[in-house]
Amino acid sequence: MCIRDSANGGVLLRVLPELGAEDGPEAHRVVVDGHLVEIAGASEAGVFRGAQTFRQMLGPEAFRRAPVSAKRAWELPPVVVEDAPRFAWRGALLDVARHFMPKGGVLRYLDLLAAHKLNVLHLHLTDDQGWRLQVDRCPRLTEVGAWRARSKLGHRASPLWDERPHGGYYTKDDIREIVAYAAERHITVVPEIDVPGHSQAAIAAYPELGNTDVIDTTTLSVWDTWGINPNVLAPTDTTLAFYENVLTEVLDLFPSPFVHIGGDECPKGQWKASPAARARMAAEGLADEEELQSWFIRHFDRWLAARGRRLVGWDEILEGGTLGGGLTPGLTPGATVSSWRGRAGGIAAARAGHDVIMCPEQEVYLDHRQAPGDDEPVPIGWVRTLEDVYRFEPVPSGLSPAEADRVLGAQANLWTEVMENQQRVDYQAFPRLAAFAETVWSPLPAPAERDFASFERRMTTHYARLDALGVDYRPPGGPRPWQRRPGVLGRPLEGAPPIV
Ligand code: TNX
Repeated sequence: MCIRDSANGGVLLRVLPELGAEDGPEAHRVVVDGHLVEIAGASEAGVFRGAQTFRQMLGPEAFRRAPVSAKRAWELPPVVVEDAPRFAWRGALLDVARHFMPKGGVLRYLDLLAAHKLNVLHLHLTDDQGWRLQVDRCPRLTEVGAWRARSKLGHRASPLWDERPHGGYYTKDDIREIVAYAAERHITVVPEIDVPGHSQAAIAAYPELGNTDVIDTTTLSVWDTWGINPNVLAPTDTTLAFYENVLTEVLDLFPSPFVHIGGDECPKGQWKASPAARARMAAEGLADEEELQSWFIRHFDRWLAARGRRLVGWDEILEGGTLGGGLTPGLTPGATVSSWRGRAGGIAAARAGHDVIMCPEQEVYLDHRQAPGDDEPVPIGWVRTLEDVYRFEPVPSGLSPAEADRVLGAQANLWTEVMENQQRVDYQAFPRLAAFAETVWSPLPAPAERDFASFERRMTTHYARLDALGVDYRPPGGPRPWQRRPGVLGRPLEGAPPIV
């Protein structure tokens, strides 16, 4: 394809599969030569990434949604750029369950990911605090599960409440639009339906999903505070059939080969107390509640595999007894692990022959504070500065080359307990997501040898691009006055465990 203006030259877009022989489908080459520009990619995705490279060359103005000068002459020196990503999975997680992000905000985030050559949007669609996806067979999931009466303001230990009701959900057409918009930008949207923990919104909508022989689940409402919730799904046929119905609709909407089923932070107290759960364990020959959890995960792993999809789960999916012979209890070979509690889960999964996405909370959880001190808005977690993120290395040391190949890539996660709107998400995400994008795209040297000073110099230009894109990033000198949240309790730094 050629976009040509006879007076000013033209831009030639080409798919050249041979460019990807060694470097994969996103490899591209951008050639600027006088009035002619050629953007060649190993695939359409490669051409798209090359176009982003070209946009960077043009300068900040090219990141606005419309030209600001009527007759803009773009001047570029002759140059050839050949590039390809280090990792195939360059992701960001958006938690739209704790705080709903309306559709327009998600589309905008897809633009921001595309500008940073990220290619996976992991949408965390369900949690205790809200269910965000329309499901035709189960209308109460959104009629009831998408709304909560009020929200904890700040960390769960904060005494403050935001007394405004909160909620929202995506209709099926919203999701189709999001998925199509992402596809135009060569971004895969990976849906997450979190089970068997993090499910109180679903139980509030359908009390039969909970452990009805332990608590009166009809009294539960969508959760209004944060933390790990004891109210988990009951391991019953009713629950399995219910979630098969949900996932059937999820598969219709999301073409992603990967479907995330959560699996994290499922307290076992109710299962221990539940005669029904114990009967299930006896019937299935399961030794304890940990094995019951892996039985649950295994069910959906096989269910997804039978439909040609791959399960992704948080690293808890590695736990749960010896049924499969050791660490990984009977997961299908395609099952993939999001390593979030540090690197250990990723290492164990890679050694057991599973693919891995590295997203250790100590390093790339962007809800965590980006500087010490009281100025950061609602600071939680570890201090992870821009430099820390720039020095993030996705492949854990100690893996053999074959094991290291199991690391599909990495993901930065934006959990939104303390990020109630788009500005707050922007503040936590940027500029750190720019550093993350470089660590997953470029073959950087070992963390200690990375040239952060050079990155910071390039950030000067990049801040101008972020301004043009309308991003409410954290300025290098600290938050602007209106970006602070004086009086809203975060989590004191004292007592935070060391980063390992
Ligand atoms: C842990 S990451 C969680 C999330 C929280 C996050 C806050 C994971 C699998 N579970 O539910 O939002 O920490 O940083």
